[in-house]
Amino acid sequence: MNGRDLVRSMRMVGSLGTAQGLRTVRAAWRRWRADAVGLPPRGPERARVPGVVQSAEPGPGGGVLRFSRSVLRITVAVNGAVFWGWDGAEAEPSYALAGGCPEPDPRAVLEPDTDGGWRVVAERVTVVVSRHGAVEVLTPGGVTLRRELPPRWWEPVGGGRARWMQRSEVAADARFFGLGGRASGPRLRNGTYRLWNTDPGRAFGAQDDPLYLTMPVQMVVADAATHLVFHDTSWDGTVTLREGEEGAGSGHDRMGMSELRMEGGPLRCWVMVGNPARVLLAWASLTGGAAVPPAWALGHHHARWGFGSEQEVRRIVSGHLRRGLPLDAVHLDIDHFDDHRVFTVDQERFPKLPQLADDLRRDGIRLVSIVDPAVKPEPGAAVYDGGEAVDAFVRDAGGRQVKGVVWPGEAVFPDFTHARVREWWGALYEERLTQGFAGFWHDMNEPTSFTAFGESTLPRSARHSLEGRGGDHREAHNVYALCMARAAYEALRELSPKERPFVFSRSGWAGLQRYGGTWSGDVATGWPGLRASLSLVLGLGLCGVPYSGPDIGGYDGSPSPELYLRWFQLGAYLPLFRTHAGLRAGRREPWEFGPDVLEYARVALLERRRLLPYFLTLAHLARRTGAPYVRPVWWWTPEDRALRDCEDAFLLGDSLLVAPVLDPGADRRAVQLPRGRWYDVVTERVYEGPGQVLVDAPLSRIPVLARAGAVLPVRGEDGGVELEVWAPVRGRTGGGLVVPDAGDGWDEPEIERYVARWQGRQVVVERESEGGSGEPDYPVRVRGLDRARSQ
Ligand code: MIG
Repeated sequence: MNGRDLVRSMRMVGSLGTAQGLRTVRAAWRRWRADAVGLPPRGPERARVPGVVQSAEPGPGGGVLRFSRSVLRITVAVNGAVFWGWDGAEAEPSYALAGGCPEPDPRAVLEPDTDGGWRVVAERVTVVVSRHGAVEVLTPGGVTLRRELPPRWWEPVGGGRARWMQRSEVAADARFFGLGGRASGPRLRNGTYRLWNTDPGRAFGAQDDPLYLTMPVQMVVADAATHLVFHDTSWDGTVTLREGEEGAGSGHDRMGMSELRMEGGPLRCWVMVGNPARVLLAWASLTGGAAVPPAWALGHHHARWGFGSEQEVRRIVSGHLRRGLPLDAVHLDIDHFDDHRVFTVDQERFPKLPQLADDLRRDGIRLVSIVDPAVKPEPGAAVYDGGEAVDAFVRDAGGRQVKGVVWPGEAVFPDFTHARVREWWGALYEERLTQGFAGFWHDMNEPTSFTAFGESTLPRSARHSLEGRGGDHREAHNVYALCMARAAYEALRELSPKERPFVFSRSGWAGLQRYGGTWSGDVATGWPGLRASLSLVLGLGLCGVPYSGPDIGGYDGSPSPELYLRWFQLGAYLPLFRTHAGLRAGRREPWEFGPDVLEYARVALLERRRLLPYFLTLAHLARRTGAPYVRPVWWWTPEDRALRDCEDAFLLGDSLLVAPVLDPGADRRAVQLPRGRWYDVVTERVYEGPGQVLVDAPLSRIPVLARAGAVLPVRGEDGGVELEVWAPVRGRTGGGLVVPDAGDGWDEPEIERYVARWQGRQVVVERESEGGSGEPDYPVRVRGLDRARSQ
């Protein structure tokens, strides 16, 4: 907020003339006052561009180019990723990088280019820098994927932090994805997207932007190649995208355009080039493999704000068990806290929480606790006093604790950007473990504060440690939740060393996957919300955060039975499979929607349980390869333009294609197929791709297709693993990967590889290993045989 914004909101009142306009101004005023003290006005600014290149110094993996008004550092790393930083920016420190900056690739060399420019040639990418500082990323074959024009800075005349702008061109056929969780995607259409984690303050729809989890990560998919670009800066910013257009016939192509504007921070970025799988592998090697959730967290979770008591939790649980509805976790929301205070329990309504947890665990059900960052500032209360003792809470420029308003009322906020604070906070999870909780659900960590400062977060002038470098909320805001997740994850590893932690967080940033997953937040109940919830999962996966899922049925209101069911059926194929809703929303248990919905929800639940070994395999593969469980249909064929524009279906791993029903009244739907043969997993009917086919989608199920040749692990009738094999096309082979369940600890099971092939009129499956191939240790069930034999 600055004077200009204030004037703008004054004008808004003029034009609106409403009470809402007045509230906007009042809120704007409060926030402006808070920040006016801490953030001196910028005064006159001067624009700057790099100027002309003066000299070059080759170094490991690239080198340094000196321009008349800036310095550019370029390094190609051993994982094939390219780093460059303007004004000499280095890759570290960074909140995104997992293990620091990877080693430079010694084979990449800086050499003179034509016209006084320079280039770095590496195995998988070439980077050309023009004399004026345009940076072009090309495939090894010389096709331009991205051209970043010389950046522009605006800095106060007297010196100080620069704002900057970076405009880039991409191919005319390119499509943009990513930027964290976006409701209107997964394909990001023309418009401006803000990089500022935001609680919209109400259930959101497809048009709401930004949401809780943003990040400056773009995946750009074009005919020539896919690339991922990450501008490693946590400051507030915007990205304006405009898709290109191909000139039909005699017309000229118009390039796609991306313009990034940042309020501060280093101008530095990473680019990875290849196919989607390669690009995300490099991204995971940079920002860390995704935490593998314990197996139970890949099952069915049920939550609600307002269970209100132990009896109600027991009632809901037995309601599931009695009806044969698999349930693996129950989440307790803020209503189980004592007066909404984090790390406390309402002893009247939850008098024997550890007992409840034990009883549930006997039925294989875990308890998950919500954790909010805001702490009620009450001297004498253990959590507050403990925080005070380590000076944990965010202060303003004058040294006073910054106070906001959250669920417990007035509240202060831990500064998770300080190692000491993370350690103190992490230790608090011991209380939760003693209560019997097995997993953690981080909420309100954008961070959100309701009313105190106009915009629903901390004032921008609030001070943060930023690992000792010092800075304010403008820089710390977007990494606040990331650092909170780190605090929880690292502490849980110590507190409960034999179990993999389960943490998922509403907000986050690049690298969140190292600590856990996320969920789609308060998605509005309605068909557009259903679609938005898929967009979020797909987009986040392409940014490296593979574990997420929606509030099934939507967060507010009451879905129709049909909408609830379709959401449930989609959720059953997403990594986080959770029914949840807000305090005033209607019920979300499957039996609340009539006998048909109950029956079909049971089918979805049992199928999810059957697929558990497959989900566990996908979780391990996500960690090791960066490939999300839920992938766009163009994953293996990004050059297929029809697939690139398909947003209503997804691949679940390599074997399955899921085509959820996203519209009311549908009993069949069109599915855009990647190439190859596909079987409907229920009818075993065969469809041939590529191309569009019409598939049955009765209320009882959503279409799920298996790729011919797929080998996937499923849970057999006896509870053991068996291999489900879908007959390859005649004369072809198939295969699949299996990561066996090695418990919820840290054992690293070996990836098993299976090959399926025809032998006469039979399909046989063999395990491939270094010593050769052999019989699988699991029972094998071949499906689609009759169909395949008759083709
Ligand atoms: O301001 O804890 O997104 O899942 O049920 C609302 C109560 C706070 C927002 C979360 C939602 C949760 C709710 N929380």
